[in-house]
Amino acid sequence: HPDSGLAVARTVAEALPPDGLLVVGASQPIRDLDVVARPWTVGERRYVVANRGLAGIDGTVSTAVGAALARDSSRALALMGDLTFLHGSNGMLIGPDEPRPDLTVVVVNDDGGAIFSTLEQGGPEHADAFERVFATPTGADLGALCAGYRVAHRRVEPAGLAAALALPTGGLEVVEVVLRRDDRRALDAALRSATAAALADD
Ligand SMILES: Cc1ncc(C[n+]2csc(CCOP(=O)(O)OP(=O)(O)O)c2C)c(N)n1
Ligand SMILES: [Mg+2]
Repeated sequence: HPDSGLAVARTVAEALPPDGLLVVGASQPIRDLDVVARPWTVGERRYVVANRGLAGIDGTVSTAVGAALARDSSRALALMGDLTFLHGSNGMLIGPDEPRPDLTVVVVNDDGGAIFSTLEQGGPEHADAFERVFATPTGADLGALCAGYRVAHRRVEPAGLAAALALPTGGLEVVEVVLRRDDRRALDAALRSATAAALADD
């Protein structure tokens, strides 16, 4: 599924070099990364962090900025959904005399909370209320938002993500990958049945 959050997560994992840092947002990105990240070479060091416990989708941009500043790394990446990014976008506001991280924030923009379509409320019987009550799309213009913060922003297709990540602008930058969301429930179901079939074969 080349145009899915799974593919984006794999591309990000593959772009993380030895001694790299990756901050992963809640919701679908961390689940996708968990499913698709290939094991890295034993002995190489990579540091993958996520907020758990009370932390939800809030503060993830700040977590990534703080981690990138605090930890010596060969490359700092973050991966998060659009609502997570919007919730924490003030974390991009860094005063002129403050240190700025070298950090690439990859935003999976599917305009709303994809995770909810994989849950009970994503079922066809709740379709009439789903978008407004659960998915909460915003239509926000992330490029304009980044421009307001004077943060570099690129918008790429999933197929162009690897090339974009190979050429970081330096400093704080946002790489937005636009995806559809209406296929997420079916994708999740397909993944479950493929997994069940693979396990049954064993
Ligand atoms: C502070 C906070 N508010 C609300 C939630 C509930 N919540 C969990 S996932 C989610 C949607 C996240 O959407 P997005 O970041 O776009 O990720 P996606 O599911 O689309 O991959 C919300 C609102 C939360 N975890 N934390
Ligand atoms: Mg989303």
